[in-house]
Amino acid sequence: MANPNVVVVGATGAVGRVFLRILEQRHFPVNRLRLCASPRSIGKRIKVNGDELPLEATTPEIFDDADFAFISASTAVSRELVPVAAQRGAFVIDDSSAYRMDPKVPLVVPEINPEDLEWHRNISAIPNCSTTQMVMALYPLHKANPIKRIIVDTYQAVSGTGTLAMEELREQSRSLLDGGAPKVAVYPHRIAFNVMPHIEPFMEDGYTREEQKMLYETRKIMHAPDIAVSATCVRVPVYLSHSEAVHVEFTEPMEPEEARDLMAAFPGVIVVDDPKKNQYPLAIDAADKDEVFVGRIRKDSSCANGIAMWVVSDNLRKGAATNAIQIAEEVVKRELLRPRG
Ligand code: 25A
Repeated sequence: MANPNVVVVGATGAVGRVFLRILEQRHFPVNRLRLCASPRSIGKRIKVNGDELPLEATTPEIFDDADFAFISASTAVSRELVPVAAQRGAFVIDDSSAYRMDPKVPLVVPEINPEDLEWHRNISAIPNCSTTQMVMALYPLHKANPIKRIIVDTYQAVSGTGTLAMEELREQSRSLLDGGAPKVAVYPHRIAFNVMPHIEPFMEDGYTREEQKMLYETRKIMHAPDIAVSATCVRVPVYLSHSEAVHVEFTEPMEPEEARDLMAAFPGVIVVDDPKKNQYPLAIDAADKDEVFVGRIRKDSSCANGIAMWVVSDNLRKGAATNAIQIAEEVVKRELLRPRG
């Protein structure tokens, strides 16, 4: 097939900008690339592959000659635009939570469930960033020894909330170091020099929506409807990379050495696990990388069949943009693009 036409909605956002960089880095072949954002950005330009491309208005017609539409603007924008783009013939890769649990929409991590793309109806969702890195680490273990229960505590970077949150951490830090009174706008509390056990709204069962996503998305991606997941999602004053303390209970006993070998052999996972030399995954080391890093792999002393570990990944890359481009690559490889018109 000829190189695809690609439309990126949210091209000025935290994920959109990384997406454009990864398109260049992976040499994803594009015929025509068009960039969209909100009205406040129309007319500005972004450099991609040496060309200065204009930011355009997001009209329904812009999807008419698109083969792929990548949308990372907000859940509200996705709710409105995803059906429009898909109906006009683009294969939509959506970064929001709007369609992830829709039974007609595959939710894909290409290393785990690429075959789910076969039943697409012009839309694939990508998982929440905190889910993606966890299932990348756990799927090779689950295949060998089915997982019964996961307890996960996350330490999530502010970039997961977008560009305004990154700016707010910068401004609050500057203001506090200068002895001023920081402004609080994006989060319910100050995030600079603080830790906040609250990501997304609280639900009736006391968990937040982010925590519920880790349960339902894990089950859908791994095709494991009985896995139990209890998550506590925490925002920390870090710019890039989410970290997670993960405790897993298996059906049968699992030795740390076996877990290490299984994860090290899985594509996209790197084991960094030599605590005596102070070697374990760090947010600053995972930033700007595509892999998921796992360390501190040990027996869970509170659970007969349990393993505990520490999982870190760049939330804007494997957690969002890289996963999206991998889906596009898989769609092309499997020849799943529907003929236009
Ligand atoms: O609703 P959700 O799902 O909870 O998502 C909330 C926000 O989180 C980010 C994203 O913000 C989203 O809006 N986000 C979503 N998924 C993410 C993920 N997986 C994620 N962050 C990390 N990981 P964002 O700031 O990163 O990107 C927003 C992009 O969407 C464009 N946009 C907004 N409305 C649009 C639209 N595009 C098309 N149609 C619309 N109706 C937005 O374009 C941006 O590309 P922009 O023109 O607004 O961006 C220009 C720059 O303006 C700044 N900015 C953003 N919001 C405001 C703002 N400035 C002033 N006031 C604002 N309210 C930003 O600096 C942006 O770079």
